[in-house]
Amino acid sequence: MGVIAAQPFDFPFEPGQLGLVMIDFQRDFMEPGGFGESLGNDVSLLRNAIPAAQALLAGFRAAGLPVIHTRECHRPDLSDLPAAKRDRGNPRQRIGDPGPMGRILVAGEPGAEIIPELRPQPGEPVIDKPGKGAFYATGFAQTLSQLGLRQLIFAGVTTEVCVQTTMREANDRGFDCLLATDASESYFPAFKAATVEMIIAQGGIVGWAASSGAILEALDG
Ligand code: C5J
Repeated sequence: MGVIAAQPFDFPFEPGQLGLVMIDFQRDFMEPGGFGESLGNDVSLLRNAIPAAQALLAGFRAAGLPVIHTRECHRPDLSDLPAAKRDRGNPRQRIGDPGPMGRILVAGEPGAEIIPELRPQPGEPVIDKPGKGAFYATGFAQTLSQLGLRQLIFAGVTTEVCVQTTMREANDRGFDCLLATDASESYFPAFKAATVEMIIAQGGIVGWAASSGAILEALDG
C-alpha cells in the first residue's frame, strides 16, 4: 500500500491496481497545423505538460506499472464520425480534411500519432477513440480489466475536454481517479484551473489531484 499526498485528501493506492493513463498527447493537438490549431487555439500552451508527463512515464515504467495511451481519431472512411462533430463551428479545416500532418484526426496519419517525446513503448496499450471519453466505443474498459486496474492516474490534453470526460466516465465505473495537475494542459488556463477545482470539490466528487512530484515520491517510497 502507498499514499500520494493529494487534494482534497491523501490518495491511498495498491501498486498492483495502479495504472497511468496518458490522454491524447497527439501531434494534432500539440503541434501547429493540426486539429487544435484549426479550431483557433494557441497549441504552444499544451507543451507545458510535456516535462511532467515524461517524468511520470519514466517513473511508471521504472516501477513496472502499466501505462495506457489514448488517441482521439477516426477511421479513414469517417464512418465513426458523427455529422454533429464534423460540422460543428467554423474551423479552418474539418476532421478528415488534408493538412500539413496528413488528414486531420484520422487514424494512421502523422497528426494522429503521439508526440515523439511521449511515444508509447512496445507492449503499452494504445486506445483509439472516436469520442472525447476513452470508454465510448473502445476496448478501454476491457484493457483496464485485463490489467487488473482499479486506480488510475491521469495525464493528458486537454484537461477540461478529453481528460475530464474520461475521468468522469472512470469515476462512474468505480475507479479511483487522480489528475496529475502539471502533466495536463488546456488551451485555456482558466478552464484547467476550474477543472481541477471541479474534480476535487465536494470531497473529491470526481477524484483527486496531485503534482507529478508527489506521485513519483509515493511510487519511490
Ligand atoms: C479536444 C481532447 N479538446 N483530446 N480533444 O477536442 O481534449
